[in-house]
Amino acid sequence: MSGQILPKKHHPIAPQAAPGTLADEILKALMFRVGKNANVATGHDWLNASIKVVRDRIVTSWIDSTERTYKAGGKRVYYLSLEFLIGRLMRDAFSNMGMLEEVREALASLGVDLDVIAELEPDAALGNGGLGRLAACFMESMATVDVPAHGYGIRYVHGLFRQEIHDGNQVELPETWLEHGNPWDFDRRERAYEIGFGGTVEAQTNELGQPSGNIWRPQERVLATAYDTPVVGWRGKRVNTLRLWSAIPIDPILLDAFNAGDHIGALKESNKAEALTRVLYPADSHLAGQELRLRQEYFFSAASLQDIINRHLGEYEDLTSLPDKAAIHLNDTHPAVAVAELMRLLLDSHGFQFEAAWDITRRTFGYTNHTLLPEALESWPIHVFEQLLPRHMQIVYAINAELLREARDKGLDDGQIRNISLIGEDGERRVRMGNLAFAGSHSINGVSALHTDLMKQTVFSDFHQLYPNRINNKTNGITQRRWLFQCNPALTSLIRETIGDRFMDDIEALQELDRFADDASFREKFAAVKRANKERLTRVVSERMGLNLDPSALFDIQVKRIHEYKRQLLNIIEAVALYDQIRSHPERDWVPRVKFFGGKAAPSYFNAKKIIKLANDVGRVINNDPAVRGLLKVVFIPNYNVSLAEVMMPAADLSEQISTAGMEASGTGNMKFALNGALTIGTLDGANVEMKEHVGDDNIVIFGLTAAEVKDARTNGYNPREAIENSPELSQALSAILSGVFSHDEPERYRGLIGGLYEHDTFMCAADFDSYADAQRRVDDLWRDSADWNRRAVHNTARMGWFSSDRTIRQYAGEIWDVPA
Ligand code: 26V
Repeated sequence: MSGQILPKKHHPIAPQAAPGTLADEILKALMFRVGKNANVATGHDWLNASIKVVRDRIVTSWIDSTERTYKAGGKRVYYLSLEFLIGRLMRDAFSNMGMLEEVREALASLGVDLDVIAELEPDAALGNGGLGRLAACFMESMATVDVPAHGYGIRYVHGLFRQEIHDGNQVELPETWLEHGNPWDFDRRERAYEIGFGGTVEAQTNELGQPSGNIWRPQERVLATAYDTPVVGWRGKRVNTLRLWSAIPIDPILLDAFNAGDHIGALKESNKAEALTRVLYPADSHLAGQELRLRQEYFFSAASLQDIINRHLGEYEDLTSLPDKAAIHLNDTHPAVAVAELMRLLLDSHGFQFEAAWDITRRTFGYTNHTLLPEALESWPIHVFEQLLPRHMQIVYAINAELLREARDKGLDDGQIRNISLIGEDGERRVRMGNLAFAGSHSINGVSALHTDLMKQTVFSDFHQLYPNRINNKTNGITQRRWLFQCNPALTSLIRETIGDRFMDDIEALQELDRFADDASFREKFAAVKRANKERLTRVVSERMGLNLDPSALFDIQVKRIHEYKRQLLNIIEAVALYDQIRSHPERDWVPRVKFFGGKAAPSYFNAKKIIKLANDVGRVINNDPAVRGLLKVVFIPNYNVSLAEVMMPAADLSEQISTAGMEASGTGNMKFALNGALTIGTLDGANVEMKEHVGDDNIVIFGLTAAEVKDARTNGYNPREAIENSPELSQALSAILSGVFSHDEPERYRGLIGGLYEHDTFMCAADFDSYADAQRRVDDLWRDSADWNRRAVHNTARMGWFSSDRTIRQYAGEIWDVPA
């Protein structure tokens, strides 16, 4: 990062500040809260002190927000999510408090550069990808649009692994975001709840000997303790709470063992409890039935419900009014066990009858589905579920009996009954968490119009017939505070100079920029901002990878988790085909391009790791081939995370959103790129469909099969070999990879990955290849007319306001949660 260095350790005179100024406050915080003076303070100390000063003001607004909700007796939203991919918080919080520039100046007067210390803040990666980042954007938008909300999740000691690339291969290293402590959170030791696992269920009888409920006697117990992070909305009007649970033992030391001299054995409980919240599962599809994951799901769901009920009973007589005062939202099925847990609490601890409990439960929960991939639909083997949660197993059976009875009454046939059952009977019997979440919620939503339609037609078609009004759509959004104002300050300033500040409070006003697309002098300024952002990315690549790039080339970026359905492979194969063309036709007028890739593969996902290796292999060969004359570069940037996204989104000319149609539920990276003025090359998948409607057909490049065509091709026996043979370019590219052009050291390396395409091509790479390559040449043509390209880029920025998460949250508030916003 550019800018001034921190004060030298042996600064001759400690910096001074006039009493009462912000600089003085920072010095005091350094002294009394960090315990250092300016002479010896490290970058982290300055960061810590600055955060503490702003945090004090946040707390004032936080307490005020909490009291306001309490006095109004308003309904609260509880967003349950195993992932909150929040990234760095400093800029976000300072800027929403309207203090960013003030703090920058105060620090500068003390000889400290805010941009330098900002880089020291860890990137909190408590999530895998889209689902976790969406939860973070939602938290910020809920505070902004004044929805009283609590996010509930887990305070993982280790977030998503850090990725290094060694010899082209992904290497996973532990992530240690808490290394220097966390200056943002408040340790709430007093907020501790007992969470049980295993054990037995005792049937109770009353004095007449009649059955009177069941009592669960867990075999193991741990404590859940809360850590609270304040979440500041825009202009600091509301501050909500992100409450993350940490597991600690009830008896930290086993005294018998300790007294017997077994000091290590005495810590057994402690180690076991702490293992529960130690690490985030790094897979975003498929789970080999790990019990620890189910423990995490139950642990945080149960702690959150106790907390919610505790708060409710502090204000109201009983739980009958829970649905009027609390909207509990399930972010995917990960917290779905909360449905059974709330039922258990209502039945076993609060004396409700089944029917009343079920009514309260369903009116309280809402559920968002984030994927249709069959392997990502969670289910647990009955024996695992029953052993860990015996009482919940009984409750699941009871709910199922009720559900299936209702379905039969409404005339569903046996096949349909099998589909909606909470218990899957094909092979090993399993508890289906999606069905549990659906049955237990009054609203089930998809995350884009297409995804919601497909949900109705596929996974939940029988549920949809049974409950036709429950499925609804809420197209995803992103927070413009982080994904425009903070990550692209130059563009934000340009927009303010051009249309004024109204868009900063009402993002739809960004549309006013649309007419400037035809203004040549505005377009030039817009292009200059893009250029500067590309230079910034170029510096990062040069610092991190020692690779020099030309910022005047077309920057083509695909960053996201590595997944076969997202088709990074299609992009790499196209790069190989282009490479071949450039070599065969050196006389043609090739558009200089840099293809960037970034993203993490789940550690156990073999093909995804191979794709990373291939991107690196292809990059090494192409980037070093003098015949290419620098016209094409392929770059895999290691360790893609939120902070890197903040540098990449503003620097893109072209955004790659090329999933097999019907498979990407929404995408949100697509929105971040377009808001920052990139054109999209994409399939008609997820939210791309709606982006096309908003930015206009001329300002997006669409290619490939539609979801319906993909389905038809699959049912009518698609033959990939034929598709490959019919495309000389594709055949050539695949042969090159297969023959070891990019893997001299191991010519057979891609036999499985590429050879497999001829046989199955599950993700339709061959079917879409020609259409994709044509679309890329259309992109080249558009790029050659830079005025025209910039016009389209401006239209993208101007028309993306609708994709704000403020809009999304207002829709959730009005149509699902029934809270004002
Ligand atoms: C699923 C699983 C399955 C078990 C193993 C652990 C695990 C972890 C995460 C997930 C969730 C995968 C679903 C997901 O991330 N969906 C993404 O959600 C985004 C926000 O709605 C959306 O934009 C993306 O299109 C969608 O892929």
